[in-house]
Amino acid sequence: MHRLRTTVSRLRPITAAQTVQSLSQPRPAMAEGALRTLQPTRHLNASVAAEPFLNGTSSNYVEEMYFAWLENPRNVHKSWDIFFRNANAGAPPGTAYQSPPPLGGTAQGLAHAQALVGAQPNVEKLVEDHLAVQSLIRAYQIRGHHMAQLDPLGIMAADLEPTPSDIITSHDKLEFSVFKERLCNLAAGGFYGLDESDLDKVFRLPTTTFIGGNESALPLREIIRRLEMAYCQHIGVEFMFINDLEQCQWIRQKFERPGVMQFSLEEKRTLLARMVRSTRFEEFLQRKWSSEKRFGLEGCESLIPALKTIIDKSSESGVESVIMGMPHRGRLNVLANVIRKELEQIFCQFDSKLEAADEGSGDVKYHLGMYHRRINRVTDRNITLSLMANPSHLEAVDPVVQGKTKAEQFYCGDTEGKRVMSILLHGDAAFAGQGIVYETFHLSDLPSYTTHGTIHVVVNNQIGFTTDPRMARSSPYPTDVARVVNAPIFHVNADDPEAVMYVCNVAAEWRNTFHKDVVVDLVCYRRNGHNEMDEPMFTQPLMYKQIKKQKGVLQIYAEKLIAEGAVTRQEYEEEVSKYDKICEEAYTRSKDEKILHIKHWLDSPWPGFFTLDGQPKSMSCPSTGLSEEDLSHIGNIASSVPMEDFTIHGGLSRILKSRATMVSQRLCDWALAEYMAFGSLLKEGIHVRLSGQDVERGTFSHRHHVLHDQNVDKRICIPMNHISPDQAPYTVCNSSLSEYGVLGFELGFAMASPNALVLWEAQFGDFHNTAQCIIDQFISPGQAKWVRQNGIVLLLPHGMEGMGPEHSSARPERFLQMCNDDPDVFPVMSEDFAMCQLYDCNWIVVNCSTPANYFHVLRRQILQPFRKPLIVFTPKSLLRHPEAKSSFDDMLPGTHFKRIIPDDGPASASPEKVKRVIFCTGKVYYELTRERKNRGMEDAVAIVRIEQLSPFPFDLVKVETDRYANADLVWCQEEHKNQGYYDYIKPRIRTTIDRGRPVWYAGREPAAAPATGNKQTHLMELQRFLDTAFNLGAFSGKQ
Ligand SMILES: Cc1ncc(C[n+]2csc(CCOP(=O)(O)OP(=O)(O)O)c2C)c(N)n1
Ligand SMILES: [Mg+2]
Repeated sequence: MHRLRTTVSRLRPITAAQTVQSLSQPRPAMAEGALRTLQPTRHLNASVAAEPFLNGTSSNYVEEMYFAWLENPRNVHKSWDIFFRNANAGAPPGTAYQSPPPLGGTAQGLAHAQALVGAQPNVEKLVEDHLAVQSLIRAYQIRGHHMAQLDPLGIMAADLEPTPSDIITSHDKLEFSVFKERLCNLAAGGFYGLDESDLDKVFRLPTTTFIGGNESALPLREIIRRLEMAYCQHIGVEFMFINDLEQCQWIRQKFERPGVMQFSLEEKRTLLARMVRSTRFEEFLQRKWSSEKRFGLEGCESLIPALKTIIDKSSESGVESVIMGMPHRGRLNVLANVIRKELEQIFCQFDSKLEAADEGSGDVKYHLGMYHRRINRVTDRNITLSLMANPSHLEAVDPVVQGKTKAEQFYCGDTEGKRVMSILLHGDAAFAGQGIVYETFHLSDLPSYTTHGTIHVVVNNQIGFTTDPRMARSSPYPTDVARVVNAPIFHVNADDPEAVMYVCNVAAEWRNTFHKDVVVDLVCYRRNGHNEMDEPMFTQPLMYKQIKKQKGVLQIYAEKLIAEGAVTRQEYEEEVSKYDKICEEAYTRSKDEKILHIKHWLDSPWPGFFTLDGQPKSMSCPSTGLSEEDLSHIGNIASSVPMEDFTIHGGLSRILKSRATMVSQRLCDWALAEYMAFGSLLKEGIHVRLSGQDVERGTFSHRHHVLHDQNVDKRICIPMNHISPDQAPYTVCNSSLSEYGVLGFELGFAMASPNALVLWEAQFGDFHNTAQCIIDQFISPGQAKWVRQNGIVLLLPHGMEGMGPEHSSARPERFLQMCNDDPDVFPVMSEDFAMCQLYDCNWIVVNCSTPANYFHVLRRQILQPFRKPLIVFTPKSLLRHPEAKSSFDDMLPGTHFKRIIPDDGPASASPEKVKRVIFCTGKVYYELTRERKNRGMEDAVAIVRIEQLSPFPFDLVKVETDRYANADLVWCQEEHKNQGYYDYIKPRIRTTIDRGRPVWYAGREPAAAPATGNKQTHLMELQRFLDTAFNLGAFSGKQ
C-alpha cells in the first residue's frame, strides 16, 4: 500500500494555473517525460455510463474517502465501504458500487478510484491510450497549422502537405461523421490504437498543454475539440521547433487556454474603424488616380490593424520608438494610417506637375520614408514612428532598419530593447527568396547587432508579381527562414481581423517578454494585379476567378459585427462616410500645394546638426591635427594593457612594445594612425563603431583593438575605452560572415546620428561586391534620392601583392564610376572650393599612401560640417612597410588631410628639368620611388600622389601640371588597364590641362581577372609597367 500512496500523491492534478505560474522558473528537461511515467495509474476501464456518480472534480474527495477507508472502513459511509471492497476484489466497471453517494459525476472519478485500489486489469492498454492521447496533443501542437484554415481563398495548395496523418480532425470543423471516419481510419491503421469508444473516456492532460483550462482531465472528444479550436481555425501556430521549453509553454498557453480569443466591444469597434480606414484609403486612391501605380493593399487590408495592434501593445509595455521597414505593397496606406502622415502630402505625390523644392533626384512615392512623433491614442503615451526610405530592391532595407534601431537603442542606453524596436514587413516571395532575410536573421542574437527582437509581418498574398509560390520557393511556407533563429511563426487568415489582432497582440507580448524575433504571416490575397495596371488573369486565371468572387474583408467583418449587434449598420456607414470626408478634404487641400518637399519625407532627421533650412552650419573644416600631448597619450594607451592582472600573448607584447618604441620616436604606422584617429574622436565625445569580419584583431593581425587574457576565458580588454574618463564609448565588433547584412546594418547605424564615426571593414576589398546592393542603392545615391546624409566609412583592403585574382582588388573602378563629378568640366574655383566639392559629391573616395593621411581623412569625416560616405582603399603590405610611417609632425595642430601629395624631392626643386610627371595613388607609389631611386632618375621624374580620387582635386592637380609644364604626363597604376583608376583619372587630368597634353598609361594590360594567380607573372608584370613608367622614350611617336 505504501507504493500506492506515493503514486497517489504524485498523481494529484497539476492545475493549469499552477503550471502557468511556474512558467517563469526554468523547468527540468525531463518534466514532460517524467509525467508520462505516471500516466499508467490513471486507469480508465469503465465507461461513464457505468459509474455515473464519479467525476474528475471529485477525485480529491475519492482519495480522501479511500484513505479514510483504508484506516478504518467505518470511517466512511456504508456505500463507500461497499464500493471499495468490491473494487478491491476486482469488480468489473459498473458493478463496484451499489448505492450512489450524492456526488454527481463522470468516469474520471471511477478511473481514479480504481487506480487507487490497484485494479489494473489492462495496464498496458491504459499506458498506450494515455501515450496515444499525449502524442495526439503533441501532433496538434506540431502540425495543427497544416489543418488550420489559413487561406481566405481556400486554394492554398502550394504551401502545405496534405492532411497530416497523425491528426484527428475534420476539414469541415467537427462534423462528427467525418471526424469519426478519420478517427476510425487512424485506429484501423493502428496509429494511435484509439477507437470510437475512447472518445468519451477521460484522459489526464499533460503539463505541456493548457487546453484544460482549470480542468486537469478531459474526455478525448473534448480534447480533440479544444485542440482544433486552438490550432486548426484561422490561426496556424508554428513553434514546436523552438528549443526552449519555457518559450514553448508560453506560446501553448497563449493559444490553448480556452476562451483566449475574446474581445471587448470597444476593441471590436476600434478594429472595425481601422479596417474602414485601411479599405477606404485604397478605394479613395483608386477613385482619384485610377491609372496610377500605388501597389495597393486590397486583399490584405487587415495589415493596418495588425500593425496598429503591434504598436499599441508595444507602447503599452514601454516602447517609445518604432522603426519600420517595408516594401511597396500597402506602403502608402501604412504612411497614411499607421504613421499618420498628412494625407494631403501623400496625395501631392500623385501630382507630377509639382515642382520639387529640394535638390537631388527624389524618388517615387512608394519608396520614400517618414518620421513622425505623436501620441498613441490607445495608450496616451508619446511614440515616434519612422518608416525607412528604401529602394526597389526587396528586403535590402532589413539590415538597415536593424542598424538604425540598434543605434537608437545605443544612444538612449536601451540595452534590452525596451524603448526602441523594429518592425519589418515582407512580401511572401521576397521573404523566401532574398538571402538578405536570412543574413539579417543571423544578426538578431549577436551581442553587437541584436535589436532585442524584431516583429516581422509578412503580407503573404500567395503570389510574387506573376509567380506562384510553387515556382518561387522550395519550402512549404514563405516564412520557414525564420525557423533558424527559433522565431515562432503565427500564420493567420487575414480575412479574420480578430484572429489577426490576436496574433499581433501575442507577437508584441512575445517580443516584450523574450526579446526575440517573431513572425506574423498574414495569409491573404492580392485583389488586383501586381500593380493597378497589371492584368492578373493572364497568368493566374483560376486564382483570380476566385478572387473576383471574394467578399472584401471589411464587408465580412462589418457584417459579422452587425450580426452580433456590436455595431449598427448606421454606425458602420457613418464611420465610412466620416473617413471618406477626411480624404476628400485632404484632397482639396492638396490641390493648393505648389511645391513638393522631399524633406518632408525624411526618415532620420538630425536635430541641431544643420541650420533651420537644412544647410551646413559652416563651409569650413578645422585642422584635423592633434596636440603632441594627445598623440603621445593615445599612443601610450595603444601600447599598453590598461587592466590589472591581465596576461596577453607574448607575440602581442612584442607588437605593443614596438608601438611604444614608435611613440617614443614620434612615429605612426597604419594601425597606430588609426588608433590616433579613433582615440581622439572618442575623447572628443564622438562614438566610434568599427564592424566587420575579424576587425577586432584585424585580418592582417595589425590592429589588436581587443586583447584577450591568456589565462581567463572570455576576459578581454579594449584599451581604446581607457583613453579618458569622459570619452564616448568605442565599439569594435567581429561581425557575422555577411557583407550585405553587416554593411546594411552599419549604414543604418550611421543614419541615426551624425556624431559618430561608423566604419565597416571588408575582410578583403573584393568581398564588398556581395553587399553591392547596399552600395548601389543606398550609399552612392542615398542623399540624392532621400535627402538624407550619411557618413559611413568603408575600409576596403586593396592592392596587388601577388596573392592571386581574389583578394587583390577592391574594384576601385566601380566606386569611381559612380562618382557624380563631371570629368569634362573644369570646375569654377573659389576660396572654399575643396569644401564645396565635398559638399556636392555623392561620396568621397580615397587611397591614402601615408598613415598620417589616413588619420586625417578619418578625423575629417567628423570635423567637416556635413556627412558623406567615405570609401577608403586600405593597404595590406603597407601595414608593415618600413617607409609607410608618418611623423607626429604630420599630425600636429594645423595639419590636415592632403588631397594630393606633390613630389618634394629633387624633381620639385627644379621642375623645369623634369621630363615626366607620374601621377599615381596608393601603394604603387612605394614601388615607383624605389624604381626611380634605383635608376637614379630623381631629377627627371616627379611622382605625384593623388590621395583623394573623388571628388577629383582639379585645383591641386592643375598646380602640378602647371609646375611641370614641359614634362609628359603619365598615369601609373598596378591594376589592369580596364580596372583601377585609369578611366576615371585620365579624362579629369585632360580637362585640367585643357587637353593640351596626352596622359599616358603605365600599368598592367587589360584583363578579365583582377590579378594573375602566378607570383612570377605578377612580378614580371610589375617590372614591365615600371619599365614603361621610367622609360622616357616609351611614348614618343605615339598619339
Ligand atoms: C531584389 C528584387 N528583385 C526583383 C524585384 C522585382 N519585383 C518587384 S515586386 C516583385 C514581386 C514581389 O513579390 P512579393 O514579395 O510576394 O510581394 P507582393 O508584390 O506580392 O506584395 C518582384 C519580383 C525587386 N523589386 N527586388
Ligand atoms: Mg506576394
